Amino acid sequence: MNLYFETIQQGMVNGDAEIVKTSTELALSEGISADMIISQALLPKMEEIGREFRSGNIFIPDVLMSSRAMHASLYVLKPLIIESQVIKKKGRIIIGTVAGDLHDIGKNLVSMSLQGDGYEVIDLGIDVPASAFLAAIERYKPDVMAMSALLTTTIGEFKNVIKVINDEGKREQIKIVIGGGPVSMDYMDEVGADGYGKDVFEAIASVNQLLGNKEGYFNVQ
Ligand code: B12
Repeated sequence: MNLYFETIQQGMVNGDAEIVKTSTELALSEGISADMIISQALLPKMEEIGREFRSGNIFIPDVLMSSRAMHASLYVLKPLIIESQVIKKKGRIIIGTVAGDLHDIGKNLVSMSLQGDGYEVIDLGIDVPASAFLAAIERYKPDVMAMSALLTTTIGEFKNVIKVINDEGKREQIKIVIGGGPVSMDYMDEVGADGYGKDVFEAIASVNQLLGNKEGYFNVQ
């Protein structure tokens, strides 16, 4: 593997944002593209870190440190990603954590990964009421609305948001994707969403599939 990629990935594991940022800058100065850095260094390592977290080998503070280090690289890459034509081609997504819910680590990972896969993502933040999702649909005219919820007490909010959007006659304009700890494929059907993802990879695959985008780093088709 490319030496810079190894250093970036080791920096992510160690939570060393400075090393990750510097190595990203060096890789770019050597002519390595932002797409390559994201697809071959950042996202595969984040996937591995997610697996380690799920199997209990590492813990939340470790994930947060790695995520912060990854952000240092994305900070350098973002202007290049935004300039890229790919974004215009793949589509626009609004994302937020539903009302009453303050969990945003997973939502942020999904948001970054979708950006890395070539989508323009507008992040509405946490504790987002149905009215704010609706306003964002009117303002940004997205292709996809993505909602996150981590609590059994807040996943009911998906249904509420979808009802408001339906009542306002906007449902046909967008695809709706949901995710978060207690969410499942069955729950997606129950609330009337179009897509679901249990992690960043399924999130990307789901959006790609719904929009008919066959390309993308993580298209599992
Ligand atoms: C960190 C954390 C917190 C932090 C949140 C910090 C932050 N900035 O997010 C703090 C301390 C604030 C917190 C608070 C609370 N928490 Co909390 N928290 C967690 C914890 C430990 C980790 C969650 C996390 O970030 N996981 C890592 C990320 C990467 O995973 P993820 O969120 O699941 O996201 C992935 C997928 O779900 C998916 N995904 C996520 N969103 C989306 C969206 C889309 C569109 C798609 C397709 C996919 C997708 O992709 C992501 C990446 O792979 C979990 C336990 C756990 N193991 O999950 C409890 C947990 C979620 N919390 C819990 C509880 C009860 C609470 C509190 C009520 C505690 C309290 N009594 O105050 C409060 C509620 C605050 C509120 N109103 O939201 C419970 C929920 C139980 C339940 N089923 O309802 C859990 C499960 C802990 C437990 N076992 O009891 N919490």
